[in-house]
Amino acid sequence: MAEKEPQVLLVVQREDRTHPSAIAWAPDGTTFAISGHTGIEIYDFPTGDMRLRLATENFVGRVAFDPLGTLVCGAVGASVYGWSLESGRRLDFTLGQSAGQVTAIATAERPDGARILLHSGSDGNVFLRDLFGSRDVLRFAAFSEPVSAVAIAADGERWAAGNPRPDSQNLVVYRATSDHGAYMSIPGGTQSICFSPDGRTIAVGTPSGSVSVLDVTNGRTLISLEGPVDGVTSLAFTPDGRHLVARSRGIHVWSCSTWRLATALFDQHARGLWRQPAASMHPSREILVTTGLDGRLVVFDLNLPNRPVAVTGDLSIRYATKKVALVGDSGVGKSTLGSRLVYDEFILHESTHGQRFWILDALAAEDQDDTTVEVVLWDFAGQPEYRLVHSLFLDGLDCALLLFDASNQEDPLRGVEFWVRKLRRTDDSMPPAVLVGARADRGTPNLTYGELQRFCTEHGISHGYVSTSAKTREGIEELKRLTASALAASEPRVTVTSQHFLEVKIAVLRIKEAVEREGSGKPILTVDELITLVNTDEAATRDAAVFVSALRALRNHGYVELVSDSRGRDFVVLLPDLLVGLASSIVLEARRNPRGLGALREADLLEGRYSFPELDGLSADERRLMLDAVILLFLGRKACLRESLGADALLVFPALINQSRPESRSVPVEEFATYRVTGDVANVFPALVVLLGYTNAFRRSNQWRDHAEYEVGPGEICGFRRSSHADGLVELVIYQSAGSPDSVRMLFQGLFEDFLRRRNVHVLRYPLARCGQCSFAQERSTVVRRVLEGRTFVICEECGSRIQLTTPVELSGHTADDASMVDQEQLTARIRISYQAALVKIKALARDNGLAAPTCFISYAWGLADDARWVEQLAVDLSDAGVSVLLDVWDNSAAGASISRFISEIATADRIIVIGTPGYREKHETRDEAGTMVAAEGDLIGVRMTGGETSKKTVHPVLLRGLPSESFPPLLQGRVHIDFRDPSRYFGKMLDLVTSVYGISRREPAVLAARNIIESGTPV
Ligand SMILES: Nc1nc2c(ncn2[C@@H]2O[C@H](COP(=O)(O)OP(=O)(O)OP(=O)(O)O)[C@@H](O)[C@H]2O)c(=O)[nH]1
Ligand SMILES: [Mg+2]
Repeated sequence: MAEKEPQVLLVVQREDRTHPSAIAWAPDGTTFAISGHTGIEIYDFPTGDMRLRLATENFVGRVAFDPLGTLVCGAVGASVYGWSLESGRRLDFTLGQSAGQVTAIATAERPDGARILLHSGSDGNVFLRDLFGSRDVLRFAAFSEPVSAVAIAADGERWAAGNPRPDSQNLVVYRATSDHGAYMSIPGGTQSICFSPDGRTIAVGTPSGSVSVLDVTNGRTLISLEGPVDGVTSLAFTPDGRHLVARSRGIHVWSCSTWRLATALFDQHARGLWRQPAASMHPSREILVTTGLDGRLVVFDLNLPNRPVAVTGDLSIRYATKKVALVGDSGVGKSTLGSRLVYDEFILHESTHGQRFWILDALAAEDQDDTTVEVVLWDFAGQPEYRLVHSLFLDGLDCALLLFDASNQEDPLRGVEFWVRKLRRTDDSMPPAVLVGARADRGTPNLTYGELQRFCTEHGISHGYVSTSAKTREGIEELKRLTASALAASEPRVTVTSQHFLEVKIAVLRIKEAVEREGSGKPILTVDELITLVNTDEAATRDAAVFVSALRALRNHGYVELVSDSRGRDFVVLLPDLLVGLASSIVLEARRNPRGLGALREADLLEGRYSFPELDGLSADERRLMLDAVILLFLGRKACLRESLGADALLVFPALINQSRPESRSVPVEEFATYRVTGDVANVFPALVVLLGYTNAFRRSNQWRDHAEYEVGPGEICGFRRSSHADGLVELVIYQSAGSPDSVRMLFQGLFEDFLRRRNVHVLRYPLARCGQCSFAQERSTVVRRVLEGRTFVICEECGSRIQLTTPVELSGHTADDASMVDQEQLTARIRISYQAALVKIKALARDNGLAAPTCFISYAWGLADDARWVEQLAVDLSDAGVSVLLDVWDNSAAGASISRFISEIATADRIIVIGTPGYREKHETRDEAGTMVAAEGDLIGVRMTGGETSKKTVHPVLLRGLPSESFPPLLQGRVHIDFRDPSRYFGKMLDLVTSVYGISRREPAVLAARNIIESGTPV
């Protein structure tokens, strides 16, 4: 392809064929290191001889050299260790530590000579430490999901971290001079990151194969690159910064001046089909070392041209997509105008539900660098019910068409003001916009043209006013002209793609168009069905992996959606609007909840008891697929939470909770701090309700429109309320029951603040002002107002004394490294959310296989408080999974009264779970007076254990403490048990238990997918 060809310099075939987890060059380029199951191995370059083997007992997930090359650092579990390269010995202290698994590490040398280590964890935190200097550590609460990649610029001035969430805020860049990170959104998520050698550009590889290149100084996307197949696992600039190299299934190299492909390698050495291929760029030469098939290591000389060359047969294609939105109140004529613009027809529409999207060919263009510019037109429903859904789609507009009804004689522009506020970005700027008077054939506004133009100037509507009629075509050409000029002003987000991808795109869009316009064909297809359809075209692409990567690229641009069913099959939703529409319908249904709880029964939803128009005409399987996908979408975006209620699960939409708090309150409370939160605050309140509700320490006991309360112990509550909210601002007040211990308050406040830090918002904390004379707590709003006015005191409302005000504290993105308790709770909350998402898959599978929810009895040693608490949590988590649990404290609370009935119910339970502890074994043996129950249980278990294999399989021994021999009765000792002894693996084990109780194989794709969700800790 290029005039010089890449060349293989060295292939190391390792005896050990396991796949290395990571690879890194030493700073002097004479050796490279790999990490993996047996430890770290260091190889000489160019001979390929192994120079050093650093054996470890545990898996080493990541490897990096210290910038001077005296140490090699490796990530093992939650720690980062260092080995001296001279002695080969491990240092006796850890270099880094986090609450969750270490997921990525990077090192750099700052201009002042300090050598720094950056490492991230599955807990969403990023830590920055000086390797050899002070032991001070900066902890950045970067995300609420696990971090997938980190990078430091060569001079250590900037660093970045990312997570694989596909939609928003999946990249953050920090500067050495500021505590606040700049959050960005990479379509498709972050899997790998690198800085250019000058530190001004950052490249981000996604799990779906695309690469985004951004200017770090302003966050602007310079280019998106498509073509790699499967995730981009490593990414690097060449040392001179003139090329960018991506490792995925093959190797792609682009020129950074033209962004054309310089080289693409797919031969046997470049293949890395199995697992995640790792790669590292030589520190001073254009040499790449990478892992290949069967654990081998391959070194390539990339042999890149010195100047950009016109590559013959270059297949790079440039295109850009621009987003135009029609916004305005319901009934002003948005959809009708949309179909006039797109089809040049006057079509009657029903009031829009959710949103829809068209490709606007009339405005497509080709600009000077052969970039095809494509315009998509989004039509949003104007009815207020849909606003929750809209806020997810209004970002990144290149032009807004703000419609109002010209024939409305009274106050025609009132609606427009609302939409202008909605469109304003966090920095207060407006996207380019046109004010459009619609339905002009029915009347003209009672405002003069001059008044309307003035309105535009005052409200930042950049491209002025035009009067239109979709019916008569009046003003349509003028509107197109204004829109085109607004679009010309916005920078195109250019994507470079390959010929293959383009062919897939054209073919898929043709099929999509047929479904949309003519209603011919199905809106949901399996990937295989779609491949078959596409392959009847001449532009056939037979490689399923390339096809799927191309589909993912289409998904990133919003053309299609990809979902997978409980059996792990991938489906393509050709009309993603259907999913948004369904999401809107579900929200509308939840809003109708008779008790104002903003909730739905999950079972009603999945069993089809609501009729949703989006599901009309779909088969039962397709309906379920869509519902599961939408539920996962809601859970993933934290727009809803699952709560169990007996054997039922409820989907609760906190944003819809509109029940007011009853006036009377049984427990007196005291408020202790106020938070003024600005920025992207739309989901802050519901997300806090959800996240705090999922911690172990705080059980949500109640929630109302603006309040959420958590029970800590009997009569002890903590809570927070939303005291005011407006666009871009929310004020939250936290409180606890009077007289609760300080420790409880500190934990609650710590968690509350930590959840806030992880969002892209600005937070100021105002302490409570209490009078020094009469100790009267001052009205909170007065205190905030006075501080905002710059005053330093207030006058006590009770006794008139002067009270000095302390300045508000700004919550920055990082804290000192002293928050391990808070971290632990954070982690639990996050994994619990993942567990809930995993259950959606398991329950769908059980339902698809016609498995009824089993009833289950839990047998455990009574009388030990800690065990009882643990068992109760287990029972709650089983109920969440749809299992109906018989638990003594729930079902036999008046113990003694109906033991015989209870025991007969146990006898009919489908399953018995036995909680093995030394105490259990002892109770079983002694059969003392509290022993009636234990003895009866023992007998029932004994009967099952002496039956056939089917009968034995109904008993599930679970080991909570001790050795199997000391914790289970003899009959159970040889049985396979589920080991719950390590609390950090609770949710993974829970999954094992749930699948075995249901009798589902652990190898089912849905179970594997669920396990993946839990292990990666991401909700979707
Ligand atoms: N006479 C006339 N009627 C129009 C014109 N444009 C829209 N209408 C009518 O106005 C009504 C509302 O139009 P829609 O396009 O559905 O309005 P919308 O803004 O999309 O409304 P929502 O989807 O509810 O937000 C329909 O009855 C249309 O037929 C026009 O240019 N002239
Ligand atoms: Mg409409």
